[in-house]
Amino acid sequence: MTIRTIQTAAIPGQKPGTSGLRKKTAVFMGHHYLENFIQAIFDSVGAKGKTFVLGGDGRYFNAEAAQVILRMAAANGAARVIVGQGALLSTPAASHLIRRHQTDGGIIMSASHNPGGPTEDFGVKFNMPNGGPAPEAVTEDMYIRTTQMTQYQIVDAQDVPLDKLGLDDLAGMVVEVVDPVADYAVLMEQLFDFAAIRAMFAGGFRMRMDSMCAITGPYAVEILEKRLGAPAGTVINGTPLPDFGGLHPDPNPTWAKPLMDEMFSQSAPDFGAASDGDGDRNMVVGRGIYVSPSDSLAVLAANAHLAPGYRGGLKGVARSMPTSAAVDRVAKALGIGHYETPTGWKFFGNLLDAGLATLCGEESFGTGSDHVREKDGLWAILLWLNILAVRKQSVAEILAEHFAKFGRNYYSRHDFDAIETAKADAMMAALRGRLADLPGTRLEGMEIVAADDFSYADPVDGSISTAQGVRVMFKGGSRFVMRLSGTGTEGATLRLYLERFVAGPGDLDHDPQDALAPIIRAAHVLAGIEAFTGRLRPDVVT
Ligand code: VG1
Ligand code: CO
Repeated sequence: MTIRTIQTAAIPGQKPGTSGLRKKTAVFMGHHYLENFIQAIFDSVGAKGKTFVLGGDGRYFNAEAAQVILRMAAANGAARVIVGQGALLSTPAASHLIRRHQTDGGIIMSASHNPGGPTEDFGVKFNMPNGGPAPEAVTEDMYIRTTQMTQYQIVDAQDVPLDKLGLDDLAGMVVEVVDPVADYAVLMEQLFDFAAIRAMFAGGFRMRMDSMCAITGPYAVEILEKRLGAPAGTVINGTPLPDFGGLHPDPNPTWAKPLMDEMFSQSAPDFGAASDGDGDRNMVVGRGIYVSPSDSLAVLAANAHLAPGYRGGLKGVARSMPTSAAVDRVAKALGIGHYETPTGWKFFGNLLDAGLATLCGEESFGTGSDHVREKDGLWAILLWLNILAVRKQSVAEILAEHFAKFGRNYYSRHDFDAIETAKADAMMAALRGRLADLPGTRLEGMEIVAADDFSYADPVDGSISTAQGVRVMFKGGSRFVMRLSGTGTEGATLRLYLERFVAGPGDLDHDPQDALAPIIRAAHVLAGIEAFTGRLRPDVVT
């Protein structure tokens, strides 16, 4: 087999966003595009003699991309690549394999919650030896290399059979095909009280798991149905499909509407859950009650000690800035530290590595802990099941008690999709330009007490991340936050995050959109959303 050096035509720089490089599939399939970025990864982190993990969420182009990456890893001198069978791995399972085998990192092929298929999205993320997403300094280095790249290395070879477990040789590099589920399932058994959850299912407890035709299907069937004894058929949309069956694998009330409808119907089971394209997100629903991700994080933090893996308590908690402050109050009650980071899981890595935080979460349906270095959809669902099995209460009862004890943060996120980028940028720039004048002014009967553009100093390595989102804070703990998404592939997506705190239990049936109405109006007035973008109403409300 020969190593070939291919000269590439200049490809414009490939800039990773919130979570890896994400583009239209056709762009990734274009001449040298995937190869260029993979070479930038290997040039940046070094490949010679190293071991990597490789897998993806099974979307269109996953299998072909895996073969290209393997041939390039071999050409760049890697010693070994551990691949999930069929080139499949959920993001948290990949993170676990990187850590368990102490590899030099891993490549995950996924555009996460973005739809898949020839006309939809594809993506590539690099994870570090700690199992977590590459930090900004590393992705910036990769980006700079893509702007300068003139050639890449690849071996001439047949496809490696990835459907059979075992070892193979590719131009002197070992390819080890492993079961994508086995190690992950064992990790879950170590963290949670499977006997208690099994007894709960045996006692008639019923749940619905919607894997949205994405990667968690095989994991959920093995763990929920086989190991925990949930009835066959508990998992729906359990076969990963290249186009996710045409679904948008983003587990929220809009895109997982069939699950929401079932959970609010007469025949609702006790518990419902869904996860996203690459298995790192989760949505949790009780019978007749939706659990917002920010509330879910707070409830998990308050109850984690009920699961064997967290019996000793939490070292601290961390949330992304736009996530509601509900978990902060739990941390104060527990007497542990709480941290506020920019959006994106890469910012939690240092806190987890340094033992400052055990649990982390984002308002975007992501929760996780120090068991891996990614958010983990099934992990969150299993922690909820463990809590339900121990407390023997319904989701509604648990939430009601939680709000009574800690107060309630009404919360919502409004997304305005595919705005013309120049218009979105102009709106944000205008808002940023006015921040200094806002404190002390009144709007919708509320007083603005502070306004800034969030910046973060990492407490471990001191790195500074600026311009992470505009925050406008009102007296009494209400606020709104505005930032542009870093994961979209069409124009700009404006995210407007809304939050209002009420002491005491509040009313479980109170629609958050009503509770937040004055803050929604204030945000529209202040930012001039309609004037700048022509949009009055959001495309997705979560
Ligand atoms: C979104 C979410 C963010 C999450 C990121 C990756 O980013 O808001 O919280 O970490 O997606 O999630 P953005 O920049 O579009 O707001 V996933 O499931 O892609 O790994
Ligand atoms: Co995801």
